[in-house]
Order: sequence, then structure tokens, then C-alpha cells
Amino acid sequence: MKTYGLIGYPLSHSFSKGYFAEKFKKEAIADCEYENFPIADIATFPTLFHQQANLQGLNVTIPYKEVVIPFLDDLSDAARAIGAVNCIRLEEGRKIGYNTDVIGFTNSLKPLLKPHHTRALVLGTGGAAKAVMYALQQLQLPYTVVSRTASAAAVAYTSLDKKIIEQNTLIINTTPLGMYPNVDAQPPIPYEFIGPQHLLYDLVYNPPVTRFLQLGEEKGAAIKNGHEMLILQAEAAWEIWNK
Ligand code: SKM
Repeated sequence: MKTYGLIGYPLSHSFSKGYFAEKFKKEAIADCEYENFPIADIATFPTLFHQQANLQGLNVTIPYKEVVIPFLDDLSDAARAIGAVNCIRLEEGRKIGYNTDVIGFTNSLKPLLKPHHTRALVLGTGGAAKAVMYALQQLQLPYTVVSRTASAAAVAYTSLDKKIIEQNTLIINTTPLGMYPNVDAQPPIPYEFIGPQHLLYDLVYNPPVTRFLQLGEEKGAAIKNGHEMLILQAEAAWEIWNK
């Protein structure tokens, strides 16, 4: 039996295990399993490889996409440029980090882009945000990062005003705000300035319509959740594990 799985904490919201179980069944892949490994402290990551002798590959989710890097032996060029890993391939005991979030995000966003989507706000600064920023750079879409506190790299939520919201017609939530089980939360942006010209993209897929998307939809914005991105990044990971 070949073991694959997901590390992160907590993992109660994740669809990955169910997705791969369904895939293995549909494609009659009998020698593979996909497990959740909810590790509460990344320092325990190396012990996973002693406990799971048949481990072939891992996905990495919140909050470990950046802090897992020092535990890896090598990185793909994209993972190195992004500074975050959501896929690990084991090659003769060596752990190689990849980023398939960038593939999932780019390929799910591209068909939705309209000529008026010329500037983006990226909400959040974590590992998922880094993949989104890299994707936007490749799409040559200028963006501004929004964080709880202002820094050289980000503006604060409190400085978002009518002008900034109207200029940035693409708004991407990379934070876990609104993710199961904390479904009543939403990023603190001034929703009153959102309109039909906006596209709100939430990397969260559980629930399918977060408060962020719901508030945008009420203002006439187009909305997109993270479900297609999840599937595209999972399929890209599967290709990496089996190359
Ligand atoms: O990057 C992905 C990760 O591979 C799996 C996942 C999930 O199961 O919710 C979400 C994203 O972080």
C-alpha cells in the first residue's frame, strides 16, 4: 500500500481525503491510500516518516506551507521562488517541496478575468497568499497585499477606502476567515464599496459560500470559491507524485 496524505492543523474542514478516496475508487487504484495527519507542532514532522514507512507524498496546508521548508531536502524552482510548499514528493528518502497551489489558482482564475480586472487586493500574507502573489505576477496583474498591520509589504485593512476598493476590482481572500468551523467570520474590508464590476475570489471552499462571498454577491459582484483550485492543485500533486 502506498500512503499519501495531508499535514496541517486543524484538518476538520479539508476535502482532500474524501477527494482522493473517491478518485482511487473511480480510477480503480487499489494500492493507494490518503490519510489526514493533523500535526499540532511542525517540530514533530520528521517523526511522521518513522511512523509511516510507505509514505510517497504529502500535501501541506495551513499553517505549515512556509515553516515546513527547513525540513525539506530540495525545492522546485517555483516553490523556491514562492517561498511556500503545499506538495512534497519523496524520492529515495529525500523530501522535495513543490507548489501546486499556483497551478490551481492560475487555471481557475484565468477564465473569469475580464478586461476591467486590472488590479487586485490580496487579503492575507501566509503561504497561500505567496502562491497567489506569484500567480498574479505571472499574469502581470498588479496587486496590493492587505494585512492586519501595515508594513513595507502590506497595507492595513483599516486604510481600505472607497477609492482603493473601486480601483481594485479583483479581491482575493487567502486567509482562513470564514472557513469551517468559523463560518461567521469574514475579512474586515469595507463591503459597501463593492459593486458589479468586482470579482471576489475566496480560496476557502468549505463552506461553498463564505460570508466574504455572500457579502460580495449581495453587492452584485461575481464570486468564486476555492473548490476548483483544490481539485486542480490535488491533480497537479498527483502528477508530481507519479512522475
Ligand atoms: O494546498 C492545498 C492543500 O494541498 C490541501 C488543502 C485542503 O485539503 O484543504 C488546501 C490547500 O491548502
